[in-house]
Amino acid sequence: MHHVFVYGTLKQGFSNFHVNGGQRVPGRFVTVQRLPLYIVGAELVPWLVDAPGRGEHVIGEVYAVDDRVLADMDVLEQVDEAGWYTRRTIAVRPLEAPATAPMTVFVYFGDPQRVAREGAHAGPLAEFSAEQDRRYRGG
Ligand code: PCA
Repeated sequence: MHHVFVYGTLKQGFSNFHVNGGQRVPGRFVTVQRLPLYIVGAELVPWLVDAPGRGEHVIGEVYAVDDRVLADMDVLEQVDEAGWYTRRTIAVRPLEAPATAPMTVFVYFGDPQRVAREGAHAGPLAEFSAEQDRRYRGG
């Protein structure tokens, strides 16, 4: 099994949750480092950039996933296709229990060049909201 931190459309009840066949670890989680979360592109896609120290401590959810679900998520996120997401690891903590030891989990980082080229519609954000998910046009 693997742990994945989701901060965007893979969250519970959000647009791509049907692809998230994982088992949720209860509660919300937050990144140990500040990271910039933007909304990019005509599709208004949530886009976390691997630039630690900039942006906010980002809030999301953690799921235990098997190899098959991780592979499905990688397909959705177009992992390693130019201009899309790369799956890396980060440290997160439970939001409601900040003294808890951090967990190392997978996360999907967006290509930073896309923000540089196209700019961002919003951000840096601490959290991708249900309202922003309703405006999302991808998937
Ligand atoms: N899906 C992944 C990355 C951004 C997105 O919309 C997630 O929810 O974490």
